[in-house]
Amino acid sequence: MTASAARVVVVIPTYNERTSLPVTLSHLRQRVPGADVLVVDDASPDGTGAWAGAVAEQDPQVHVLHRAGKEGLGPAYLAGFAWALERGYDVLVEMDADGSHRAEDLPALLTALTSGVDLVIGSRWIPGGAVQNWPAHRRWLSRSANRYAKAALGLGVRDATAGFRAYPADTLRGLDLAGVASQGYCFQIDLTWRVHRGGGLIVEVPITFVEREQGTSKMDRSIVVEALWRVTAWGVQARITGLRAWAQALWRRN
Ligand SMILES: Nc1nc2c(ncn2[C@@H]2O[C@H](COP(=O)(O)OP(=O)(O)OP(=O)(O)O)[C@@H](O)[C@H]2O)c(=O)[nH]1
Ligand SMILES: [Mg+2]
Repeated sequence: MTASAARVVVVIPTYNERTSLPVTLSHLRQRVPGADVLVVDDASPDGTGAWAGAVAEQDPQVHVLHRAGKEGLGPAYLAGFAWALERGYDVLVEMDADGSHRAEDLPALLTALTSGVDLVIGSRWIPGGAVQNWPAHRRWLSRSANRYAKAALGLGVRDATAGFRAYPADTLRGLDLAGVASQGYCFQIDLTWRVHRGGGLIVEVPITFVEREQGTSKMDRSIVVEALWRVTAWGVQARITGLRAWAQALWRRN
């Protein structure tokens, strides 16, 4: 299947993005008109879901999944993936509503999704990648989270926390999505780790990440703490599994 023949859906989770979503959606529809869009809204009090619902009534390529309440990024994406897989999309894209992910970078992600590639990550931390308007402490936090994930999990990926990515549907069908419990941005590391453990091919392409200009970040201390403890637990578990396999092989040899 050629990239142009693939049915692409861009999944955008939203919570209180009434000011950002219209701009993101309009850029997306202009730059990548062939892609459908699914907004996954967790009953945003600011009316984001209602606004997206009105757009969906006018534009058959825009869809909205209205959820009952705020449950975090991970559950919103899982609901969006289930919706898209049921409808037979070939490629599922993750994208933030807040303007941090630029629609003009999406064609490069889709082009990199050639046959045999299991995940394309839009990366801030490879040559050509960039971050605009982030204060020093946010750069430090992102770099540190990625260094830690690499050290704990042995991921050969520079930006495992990145939320602008493209999956072939088959990659997601092959993962145990029901077993994903991550709620915050740790969800991104979780899925990267699952693709990596399954022997999947992960490709990074450079993107420019732009700090949001509207609305407020949903990032908080609990999201950082969740990422820290989950990544640590996965790393310890992987080492125990490795040691066990090594001991069994030694036992068999003797
Ligand atoms: N449906 C849903 N969307 C969410 C939830 N939390 C965050 N989002 C959306 O997920 C995307 C990323 O959230 P941000 O607030 O930008 O969080 P972030 O990108 O990790 O943090 P910043 O770097 O500070 O922007 C945005 O489109 C949010 O509206 C949630 O609980 N439910
Ligand atoms: Mg953001």
